[in-house]
Amino acid sequence: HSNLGLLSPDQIELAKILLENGQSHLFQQWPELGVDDKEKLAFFDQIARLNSSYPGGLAAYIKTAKELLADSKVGKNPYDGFSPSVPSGENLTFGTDNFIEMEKRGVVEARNAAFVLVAGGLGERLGYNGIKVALPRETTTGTCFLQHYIESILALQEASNKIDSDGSERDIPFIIMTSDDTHSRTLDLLELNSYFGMKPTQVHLLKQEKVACLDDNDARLALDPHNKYSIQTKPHGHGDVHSLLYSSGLLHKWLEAGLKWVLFFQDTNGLLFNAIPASLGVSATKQYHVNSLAVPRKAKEAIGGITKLTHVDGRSMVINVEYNQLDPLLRASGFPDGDVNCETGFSPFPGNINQLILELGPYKDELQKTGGAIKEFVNPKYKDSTKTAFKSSTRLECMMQDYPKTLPPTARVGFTVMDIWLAYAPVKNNPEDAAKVPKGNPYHSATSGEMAIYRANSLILQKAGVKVEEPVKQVLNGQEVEVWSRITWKPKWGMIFSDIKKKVSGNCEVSQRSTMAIKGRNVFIKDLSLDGALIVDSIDDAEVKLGGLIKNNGWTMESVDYKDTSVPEEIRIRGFRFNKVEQLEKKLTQPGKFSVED
Ligand code: UGB
Repeated sequence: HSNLGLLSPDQIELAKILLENGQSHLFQQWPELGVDDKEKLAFFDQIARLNSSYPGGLAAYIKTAKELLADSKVGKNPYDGFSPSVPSGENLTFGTDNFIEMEKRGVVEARNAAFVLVAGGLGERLGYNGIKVALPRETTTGTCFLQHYIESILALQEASNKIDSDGSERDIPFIIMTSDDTHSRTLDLLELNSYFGMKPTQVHLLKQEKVACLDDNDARLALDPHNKYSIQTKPHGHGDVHSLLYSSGLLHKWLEAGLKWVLFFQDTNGLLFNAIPASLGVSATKQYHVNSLAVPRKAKEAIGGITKLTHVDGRSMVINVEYNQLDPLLRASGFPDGDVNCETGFSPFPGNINQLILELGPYKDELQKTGGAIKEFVNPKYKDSTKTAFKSSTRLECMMQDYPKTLPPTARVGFTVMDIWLAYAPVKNNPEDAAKVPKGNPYHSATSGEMAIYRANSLILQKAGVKVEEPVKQVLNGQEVEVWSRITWKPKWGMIFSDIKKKVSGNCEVSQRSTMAIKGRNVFIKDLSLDGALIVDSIDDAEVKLGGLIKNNGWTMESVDYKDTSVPEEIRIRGFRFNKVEQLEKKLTQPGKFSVED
């Protein structure tokens, strides 16, 4: 009480909230007024932040924590009363007429979209020391994930603006959710690279705050063992993106500006933009309020499964069930073998790749009701079976894909399944763990992530009529991967299949040992036979034809051990590097027509 004189009326209100919610222990060791006053005020600064960054404030956080901890103690199944079944959704196969139609529709819609990247996680499983969006998506060009995402959005923006008949140009907003772990490094990366060509005004960073840790089943907030004026905090999960968008006021602004879609995506999927135009086309055609992008998924693979859940009371929803919960849920619901592959070789539950397309209007209406709060969960590690004490403090968590959980049954919630090779290759696992992945399951490593880019680009060109030689198998960092020709292109060269097809003609072939990097827009491949390395960079006003026989010693791949610390981390986690022996490299900086031949 002697400390009351130190506090402002707002701080006294916060103290009341804490005391009324069972948190008197926080003040137990406080000395009288005049001692540690600065630290006490810092404590209230932290409390004010924790209170304002959570929908409903700390009182709501503590109340929910008590309820979820009580449920966890008695072992309550979050899916009690629900039975799982295989949902039906849209299946798209690359290159089919339907796929091509959906892509075209998606490009039309792109200028009505805002893109939201959740990049607040450090990626403990990968163990990389930098931020994940700064990692090269592939090392042929060294383009990092963030640059690729921005260039993809800009390419879509340009293509979409061109189609729209009213002639107005629209800049697609790009939001990045960061956290204290990633914020300054993300901002530095953008600023050092002039936002990779995007207008800085198009980009908004929203920083998520961590949430308070909990010491026991009464949801008593955990003090830092080394500082009695500081509460321990931990990340709350990617679900924060909804409350941050809501409180930012951006949704309202976007609606006023005539936008219709919000697309959410994660930090390291280098194939993602291969899937965006078509899935946006599906959202528009099917008028989905929620469209989750999915891929066929191996049973028990560490990605969530899209599942239809039907409650005994008749309610049903199509929702992601996390990988650690799907198997027990199935076993408890009359599927004694749990999550197993069916005759297709995949689990019947498609894998959630956590790319969501939400229709803006219904999304904003829903957030108006919930404040952006997402159904949370708690995962305490108990000391023993009495479940009375924790091994270490815990906290509430939430996931962005749980957004549909509060929606009414009338909401149109669907999903779109696409080929894995086209749409999904995240970089999540460190080399050691990736090498232990059961055979046949994806590694999700830096090695497999990069190889997937070459594979997808090779397959796309094959389908466009180029004879790309078949891959060879190679073991890199203990993982057996298919090594295809190292083909890359800038998004502006071809975002959708019909555009790529227009750039390729005649009899073209590319050998397996080849490297081809196309960095210009108006580059046409005609009657090209490539056996070596070819790098072409050109300004938009230069029309370039690649053709004839181009043969040189090319770039070879050298194995690198991930333990070899003399090699930069972003390279050694892939298990290889390029030895640039010889290449044909052309940079065209003047307008005009050019032909690149050996
Ligand atoms: N992230 C944040 O922005 N803030 C946070 O507090 C935490 C994460 P992970 P996870 O792709 O296959 C998800 O760690 O959470 C960002 C889905 O839940 O890579 O284990 C982070 O920066 C799962 O259903 O993945 O699993 C990153 O961009 C499945 O779809 C993103 O959130 C799986 O991804 C995901 O974080 C998948």
